[in-house]
Amino acid sequence: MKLALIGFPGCGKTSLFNAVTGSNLPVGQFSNTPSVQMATVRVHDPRMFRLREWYKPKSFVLAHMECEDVTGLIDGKGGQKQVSAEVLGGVRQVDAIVHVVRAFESGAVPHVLDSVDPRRDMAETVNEMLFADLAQCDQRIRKLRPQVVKFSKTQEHDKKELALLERLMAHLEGGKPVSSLALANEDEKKTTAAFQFLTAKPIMTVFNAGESDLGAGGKAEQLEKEYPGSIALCAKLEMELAQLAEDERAVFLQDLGIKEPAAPRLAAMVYKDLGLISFFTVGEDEVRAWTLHRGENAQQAAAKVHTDLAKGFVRAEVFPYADLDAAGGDERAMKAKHALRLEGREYTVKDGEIVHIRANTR
Ligand SMILES: Nc1nc2c(ncn2[C@@H]2O[C@H](COP(=O)(O)OP(=O)(O)OP(=O)(O)O)[C@@H](O)[C@H]2O)c(=O)[nH]1
Ligand SMILES: [Mg+2]
Repeated sequence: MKLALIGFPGCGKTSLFNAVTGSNLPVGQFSNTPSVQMATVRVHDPRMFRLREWYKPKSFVLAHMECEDVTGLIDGKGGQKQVSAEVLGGVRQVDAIVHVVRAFESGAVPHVLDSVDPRRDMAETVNEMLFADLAQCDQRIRKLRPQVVKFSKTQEHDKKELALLERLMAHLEGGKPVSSLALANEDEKKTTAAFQFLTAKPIMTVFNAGESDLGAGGKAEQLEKEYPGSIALCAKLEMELAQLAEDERAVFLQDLGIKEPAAPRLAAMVYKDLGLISFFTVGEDEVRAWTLHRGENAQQAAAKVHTDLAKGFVRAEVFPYADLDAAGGDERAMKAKHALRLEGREYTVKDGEIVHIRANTR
């Protein structure tokens, strides 16, 4: 699971990146040289910390997402906008895009378009991405057109690809993202997926609001209401918060009226948008959280843990976290109360289930 933070220069991407990954990259650089930094966002699921108390494992591993801090997607130098191919190449590999949108007012931080206007910036960024996809589509069409008229082994395939891309081109020119193009079959899906188009990816929004925009009824709350599914926070404060020791953090949070820090909010947004769930494996050796897509089955869950477990899959022992919690974390007491559930490979794993895979691994 890989995310990219994109957005206008100076919108607060690196501040947010530092906040959610605990990194310490310099902010306020306004660097127009393309670069991509990567770090990990740990998913601080409160259930995991209870499991750690109960099992006291030797090893404790939270679920995580890779996060990229991307500079220069939109380069406002000299009023011209340029999309850096190098940077876009990196963004094409990610599973989802997080668009950081500036909402904070600050005389000290200039905006490349001279004013703070979240709605305009959102539209501009989507346009940049549409434009990048269009250029990629166009380039391939130009290559295919002369190719399909000559006989070759791939002629039929090329013709189909060209027809698909021409349809896609018209779609993009109409200002619509790749994700909304109706694809006729698996073949078309595969062909489109291979291009890793930007507008085919899930795009989520984080509004970066100012320090004074956070309270009840403030700009942050208004933006979240206006754009359901988005989150609004103050990246500058969140970054400072992330750099404090844990005990100081709680006091600071309360003082600022922040209910939940940026990392868990970002993780919750991504899990919801992408339809992800967590399942847990527990024991004295290790307590670990794993990420699945909602609807994936026990064998797919086994594959996350180890390919051998998926291959030799026999049964999955499954119980919900809630049952264990109700028994105060005492697995034996819980098992005395509930019949042991053994599920087959097709069983759909639910969020918060504790799964023990029985497999033949010889
Ligand atoms: N007042 C205020 N300043 C902020 C906020 N968030 C970021 N800044 C400031 O804005 C400047 C740019 O922040 P960065 O996090 O470096 O922004 P960026 O998007 O990474 O910028 P580039 O990588 O240069 O595109 C820094 O000086 C930050 O301190 C905020 O919420 N309020
Ligand atoms: Mg930056």
